[in-house]
Amino acid sequence: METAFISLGSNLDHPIKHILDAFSQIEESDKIIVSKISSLYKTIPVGPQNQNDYINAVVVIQTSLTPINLLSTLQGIEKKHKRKRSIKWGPRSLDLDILMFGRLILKTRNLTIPHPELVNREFVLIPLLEVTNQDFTITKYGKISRYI
Ligand code: PH2
Ligand code: MG
Ligand code: MG
Repeated sequence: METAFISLGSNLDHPIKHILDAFSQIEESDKIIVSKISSLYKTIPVGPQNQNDYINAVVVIQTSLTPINLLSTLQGIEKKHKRKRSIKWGPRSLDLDILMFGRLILKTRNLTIPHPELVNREFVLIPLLEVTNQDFTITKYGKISRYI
């Protein structure tokens, strides 16, 4: 079993419903156990501004899937939400991204781990801080801390 971190985002139709349904659908895989779920965060869009605010969250899972199989499981869930691949950083019904997978560093055509935008995105870092410990290390990048 490996610990992995998944980010969820939605800004179409009923974003909260997309995110809550996705939590259950991730848990439905018999090779995934969801061990922690962050709060839901309402966030302003990064990228094109003429789109709705997003709901974002992060979940921590334990999985016996390989990273590639985890990716296809998540893409299968996105499909159930009628996710269309359209404009870069544009509106979406459900986006599920693998942020980290154990200590793995991977770069292939379809999958880069840790997620290449992870450290640039507050809508990911803030929920990630909520589900991790103080001074959590993001593989390849370093520690993140709360400023209190
Ligand atoms: N996802 C994007 C582009 N911009 N902005 C916010 N606030 N949240 C997102 O999840 C998001 C975004 C494409 O993945
Ligand atoms: Mg994304
Ligand atoms: Mg994505």
